[in-house]
Amino acid sequence: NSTNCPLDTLAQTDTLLEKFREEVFEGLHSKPKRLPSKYFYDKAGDKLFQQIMACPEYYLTDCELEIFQSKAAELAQTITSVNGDFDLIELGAGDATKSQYLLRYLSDQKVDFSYMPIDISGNILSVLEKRLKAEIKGLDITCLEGEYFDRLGIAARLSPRRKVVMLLGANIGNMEPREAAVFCKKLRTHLKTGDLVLIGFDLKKHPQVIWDAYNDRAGITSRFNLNLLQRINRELNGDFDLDQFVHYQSYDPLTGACRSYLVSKTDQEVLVAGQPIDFRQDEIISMEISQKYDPEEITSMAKQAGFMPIGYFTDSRNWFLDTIWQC
Ligand code: AVJ
Repeated sequence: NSTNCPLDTLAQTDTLLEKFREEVFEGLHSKPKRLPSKYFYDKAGDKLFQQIMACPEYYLTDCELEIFQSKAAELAQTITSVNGDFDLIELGAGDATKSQYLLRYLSDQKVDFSYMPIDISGNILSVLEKRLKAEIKGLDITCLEGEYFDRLGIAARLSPRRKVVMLLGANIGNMEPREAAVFCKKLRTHLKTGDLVLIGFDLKKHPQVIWDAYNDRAGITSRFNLNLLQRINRELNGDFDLDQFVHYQSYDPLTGACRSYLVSKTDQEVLVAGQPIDFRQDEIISMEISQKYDPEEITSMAKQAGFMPIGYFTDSRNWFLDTIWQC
């Protein structure tokens, strides 16, 4: 069947833009200033993130790719250990770099499932759909553009089958640990007994390795951050001068918080949608958290949210963990 994006209408585009505007102003009027990292992923941001994934310093993708390449059979076995056809829903699917290995394996094994990628970037979803349809014969795919829980509700209305919800790529790391715990609890309320989740976490490791991954020598992470200012300029009629901000990264091995900031080089006034925003020299905008976890912290988060961990899958360096939880 063909493209299935029933809500990808002009009206939705309007609401998404309005929400973007509200969240940008809320962040820029906060103290300290912040911007939501989920908005990194416009067309240019998608491209930059793909370049980040190809950076020698950015180990996360390689690790999770290794897990999906070398352990697809084990992952599939755990997923099909619960009976019945299922919908494989991927939150923040991106270009499905990792999940495609699982999709291909399940497809080769003639397992009956449909794939429902959810992403905030409609751009990446159309790329994804085209590629997967060409590469995996007979794959039943329904793309859902928007935010996780909105689209998850729609996915549930589209089909009554059991759900396997994937959240890969350490996307959960973009939440503060407390938000992540709330997120897991909320996710649990959207699911039924027997449903599964498969979540990828980046693990704590040598602090230098982590810091380097977000300070690539080619400067792509810096451009990735600055691109959000550009997006604000374009979509919200802003006048950020990208040369007047510089990227700064921190990693705290005590808490596992890896954070990126943009720092204002000077005192300056920026206009966004006609509204002036003042920056002092050296004032920061908090851009993104990429939280790192211990396996113990992950297990306790699962249990507190009402899940039972039934599988742990790591790469050969033990840098990354994909874990399967049952409701
Ligand atoms: C896609 C959220 C997992 O936090 O590691 C990469 C995004 N930011 N480099 C991450 C990102 C800077 C990435 N995630």
